[in-house]
Order: sequence, then structure tokens, then C-alpha cells
Amino acid sequence: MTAQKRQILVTSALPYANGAIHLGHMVEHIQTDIWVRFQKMRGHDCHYVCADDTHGTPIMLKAEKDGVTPEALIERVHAEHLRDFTGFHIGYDNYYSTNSEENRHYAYDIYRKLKANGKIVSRTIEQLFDPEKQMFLPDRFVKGECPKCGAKDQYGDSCEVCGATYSPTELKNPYSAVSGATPVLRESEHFFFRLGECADFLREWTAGASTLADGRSQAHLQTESLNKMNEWIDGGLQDWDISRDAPYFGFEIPDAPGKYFYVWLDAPIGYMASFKNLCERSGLNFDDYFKADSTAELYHFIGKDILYFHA
Ligand code: B3M
Ligand code: ZN
Repeated sequence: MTAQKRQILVTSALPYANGAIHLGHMVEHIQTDIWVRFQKMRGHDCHYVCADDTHGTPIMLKAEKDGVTPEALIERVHAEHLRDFTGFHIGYDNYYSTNSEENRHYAYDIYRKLKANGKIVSRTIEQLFDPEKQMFLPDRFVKGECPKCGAKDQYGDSCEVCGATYSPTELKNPYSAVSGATPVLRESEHFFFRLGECADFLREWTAGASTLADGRSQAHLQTESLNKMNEWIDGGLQDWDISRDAPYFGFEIPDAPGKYFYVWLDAPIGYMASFKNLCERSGLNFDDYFKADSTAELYHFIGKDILYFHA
């Protein structure tokens, strides 16, 4: 019997571009690298891509603090990340960036298709706004006293002392972690992905399996991940807020000046963008891997804390 040659695309989670590579990253990327080397040694067509995850408020504010542009910051960090990973002999076929034209292309393409299919709605929401810095504040950039136990200097999403979770508007004596100013509530139009409508599709797909080129069946999710997914789906999926207001470092949303894709919208698409960039450089055919009836396999190595976003 001759073994069937498989087409395998493998990814590790994209490290965020506001800090150094640490042991947690290294453990994940070494695991991925071992598995990739194994598949290559077996003679399969196996490609391993990664990238830096470069958008969002933390990058914007860190660049400002360092007195550089976000582009200069992410370029410097990219070089540092690549130096550290290659220092440990991680054998990526491509280590790219989410701040790339390929990623803009696929983010726009996916967004436009979702919109054309009625999966995007706009709603006005109230959010804390820093009147001094003139920007909306993400949960982690609002601090104050825990509404439950009164501990001081707690973040806007949860208390590190008593473990309570809450919304930033519930904090007592809130202040902006950016400027120290007292935040005010302000309205803004946001775009939401209708995740709630997709529960049946997700339940079916996550519990499903695909047939590999060699005829074996491969479950889409590991049992442990599937159990976690079902907890979320059974608990009811909330529509997902995918837009952020300027100032924001990221991709501006098509036909929506001043509105940007939330970093988690374009980060997972960054896997596709990195592979597309590899295809352009190496003559691989992107569609062989991503067309609807492709028999290629795609494996994401991730930590459990980011399972929700990937699923
Ligand atoms: N950058 C992980 C994090 O920084 C995040 C992973 C993206 S994978 C598409 O929490
Ligand atoms: Zn507390």
C-alpha cells in the first residue's frame, strides 16, 4: 500500500506585537514545530505559517508612549520575535504580519460577504469615553473600585481580589488608565456580527468530522475543545461587536469612515494572509487549500484561552 500524500497547513497562534516572546509562546511554537517536522519527514506537503498580531488599542498606546509610529513599533517587534523564534530553530515557512495588504484583502472580502448575507447589523451602544484623551476606553483601560468587594485599582472587566466579573460602567469612582480623567458615557454606532444566528451551524460543524485524502475521518475539534464549545453554545451566543471607533490602529471598515475592525476580527484572518503571502513567493496555489471542496487539512495550534475567537 502506498501512503497517500496529504496537503497540510499548520499555524501557531499569532503573538501580539506589544511585548516580547515568553515561555508560553515558546512551548506552543515548539510543539507545533515538532508536529510539522514529523509531517514533512513523512513526505506530506506540509506548510507552517505564523505572523505577528499587530492591531488594537494596546499597540496604539504603546507606540505613543515610546514616541514612535505604530508601524515602526510593530516592525521592531517583528524582528525581535523572529530572532527569538529562529533562535530556538522554529521552522516557519512564513512568519508574516496582520498589518499587510493580504490581510486587508481577506478581512474586507470576508466582511463584505457577511454583510451581503445579512450577518452584519449596526446598533448604537453606550461606552465609557475619556474626555481628555478623546477616545473610547476598552474595558482594560478603565480602572476603579470593585463594585462587589470595594478593592481599589481594579480593571473594568474583573476584580483580581475577589474574582467578580462586571462591566466597566459598574466600577465605583472609575478613572481612565490612559489619562487619569473621569470617563463619561457616550453613544456610538457599532457593527455586530450576528453570531447568535449561527448557533445551529456552529453546533453542527464543531461536532462534525471531515474525510482526509487517505480516507480516515478527522474530527474538527478535540473532545475537550468541543465540550467547551458546547458550554458556550448551550449558554446562548451573543452577537459579536466587531467595530471600534477612531483613534484605533487597524483596518478602517469599508464604507464606514472612522470605524475600524476590532483586532480579533482580522487576527485569525492573518493565518490566511500569511499563507497567501507564502503562495505568492513559492508558487503554491492558495485555492487548493481554501476552496470549498478542498481536501487539504488545516490545523491551528492554540491555547485554550483563545478557543472562543477561533471557533
Ligand atoms: N494575539 C493572543 C494574545 O495576544 C492573540 C492570538 C491571535 S491568534 C489569531 O492574547
Ligand atoms: Zn472585588
